[in-house]
Amino acid sequence: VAMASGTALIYDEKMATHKLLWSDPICDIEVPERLSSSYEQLKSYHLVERCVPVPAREGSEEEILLVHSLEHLEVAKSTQTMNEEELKRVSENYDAFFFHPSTYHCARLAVGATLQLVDAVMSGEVRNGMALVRPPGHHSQRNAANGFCLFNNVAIAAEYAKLKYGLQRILIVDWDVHHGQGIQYIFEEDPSVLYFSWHRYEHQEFWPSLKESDYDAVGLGKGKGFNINLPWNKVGMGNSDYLAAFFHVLLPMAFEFDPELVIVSSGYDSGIGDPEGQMNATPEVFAHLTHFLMQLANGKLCVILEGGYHLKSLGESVCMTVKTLLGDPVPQITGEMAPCLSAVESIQNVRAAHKPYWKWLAYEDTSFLQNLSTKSHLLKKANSNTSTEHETKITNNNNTVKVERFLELHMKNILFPVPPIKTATIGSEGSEHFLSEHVQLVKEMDKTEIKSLVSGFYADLVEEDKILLSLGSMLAILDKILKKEVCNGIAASPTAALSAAVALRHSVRFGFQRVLCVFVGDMQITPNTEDGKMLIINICEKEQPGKTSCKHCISLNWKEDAEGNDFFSAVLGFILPVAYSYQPNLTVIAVGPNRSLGISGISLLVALLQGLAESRIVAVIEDTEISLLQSVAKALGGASTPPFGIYVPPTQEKVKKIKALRDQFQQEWKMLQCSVKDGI
Ligand code: Q9C
Ligand code: ZN
Repeated sequence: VAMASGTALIYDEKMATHKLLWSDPICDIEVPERLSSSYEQLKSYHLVERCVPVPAREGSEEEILLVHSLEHLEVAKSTQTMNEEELKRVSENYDAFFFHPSTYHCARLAVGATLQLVDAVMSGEVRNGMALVRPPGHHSQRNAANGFCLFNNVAIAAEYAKLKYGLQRILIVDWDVHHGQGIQYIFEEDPSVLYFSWHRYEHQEFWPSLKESDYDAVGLGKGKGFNINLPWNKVGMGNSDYLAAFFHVLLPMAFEFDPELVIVSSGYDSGIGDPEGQMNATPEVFAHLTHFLMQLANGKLCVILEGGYHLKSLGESVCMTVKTLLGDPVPQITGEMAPCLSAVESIQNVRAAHKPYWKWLAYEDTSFLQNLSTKSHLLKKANSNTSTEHETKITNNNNTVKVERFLELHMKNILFPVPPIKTATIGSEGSEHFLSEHVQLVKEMDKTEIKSLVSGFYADLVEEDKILLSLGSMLAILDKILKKEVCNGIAASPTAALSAAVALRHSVRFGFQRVLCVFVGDMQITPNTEDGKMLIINICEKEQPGKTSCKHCISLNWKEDAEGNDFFSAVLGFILPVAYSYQPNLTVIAVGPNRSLGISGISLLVALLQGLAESRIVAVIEDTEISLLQSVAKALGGASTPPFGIYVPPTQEKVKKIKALRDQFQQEWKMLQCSVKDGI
């Protein structure tokens, strides 16, 4: 079966006719321009023309009734013919909602647009997509409009997908800055829908100020464990806090859950400049979040607009999302990579609350949390003097114009030309299986060139022809990546360790300040990493005698289980946090002899490490491993990670190992922090 390709974009300007007709300082941020200016922004980056246009349609009454009461539908329907005074009166029955004569029609289009996207993705017409809709949906409830939302677009989509496609596991990720309490209520008792939401909470002071938005609301009855709330108790959360939440909370749960479809309640009020959210995350963080979610459900990802009230920030973030859905390289994340104390505390709390329900958390040490009812308001007092938070970040910049200027400059540094060719390879045995329009064949580097290159740092090598020639394909490919002619590349090599060492040295000489190397298997040569310009993580089966890990040369002893799928915990709990803390300019992935990981584990690594170094990766694989070469080439080309089969949790011993490594390195690599007890 051919892999689904293409990204759907759904937009209908009719949804911009819903607007506030009277003055209301609470609702006046939800403006039609949110939709039109996001679409204009997409056009200006030439993203619209790269997407598959899918028309919106009206959701049917039957579809709306999947989630809402008949009464709610009838009230909404009745507003179509009302005058302004009547509209205002009905609107006052709800917390933060306004009706316009076109609201009902727009809300039905918003539902229908969402379902059209689900159909396009589920039928395989496209791989993924985004729907730009208004009014948004995640606050609306069975019998009530709420928080600018009339019908719960995403909740209806999940019910629809269950019914029409017989899905048994759907993941909803709500990265809007508000709690989608509507979605929580609808699926609270439903184990087939895993709902994750982070939200500004401030110990219940922030709207909607519900007790049930806290981390201890884990679901009810059969749905226990399938509702994940991550409350932010401070404003100013930024890129590193969001990434830490993904590494240490959402992603491990999502991989264990193994969804068949992922739907994003995609509010961008969690982005910088938003007057509601007061957070600091910059647009490129949404590229990373999107990239992670693309690794689930075989890539079936539907992104549905919710909030987002700073027009420029919203537009840039929407563009980052769509660019990533299209498979473009992921831009480098900016800012200091360290989650703040308050974020780590929230992460720790939600992990502890979910420990009974998730295998990967089973052996986590949460004994220090004597009593989970030690609730937020108590912690708040304890932490009221912690004032070192966010001081390096742009804090409380609620000056819209200032943020606009910042974003303009910022995005100039972020958006980079996309190489038309993604992957470079040498035309060798097996490569015919992954040749496509995204692949460029490269000629091996010749002996004289190689000689002059390596003589600068490995002079003794120059004497040995055979060794020298074994570097030819790697160097030719690396050269293309360094010159930015391609984004990544794959080289077969009879001497993976040597090739990796030369790749590292050469890139540093080329001028790269930080090169990450993840080496799987026995690494016979270890370059000197003292200057900090290289970071090596060696995944190998046995402890190397006499070899101790240090900040820039870490040995991770890991042998994948027989089923070959307990590697997530190491990737998410250790490798990615270290890699994101380091912020490399290039990643080298090498597989040498005696690899202790299976093909799926290595492919996962390749897929996830593409979030780093603007997706620049050179993969070096021992030349005997044709099927591995093919899988890695696929992952580099952007194919989603192959399914992993039945989830096998890591053994207690392995959990302890990861924990010990986290303890050892979290002062140096701060994205490892996920508990306040350990050494902060
Ligand atoms: N004092 C979305 O982002 N604020 N909705 C109400 C009442 C309402 C946000 C404040 C914010 C609704 C989709
Ligand atoms: Zn919101």
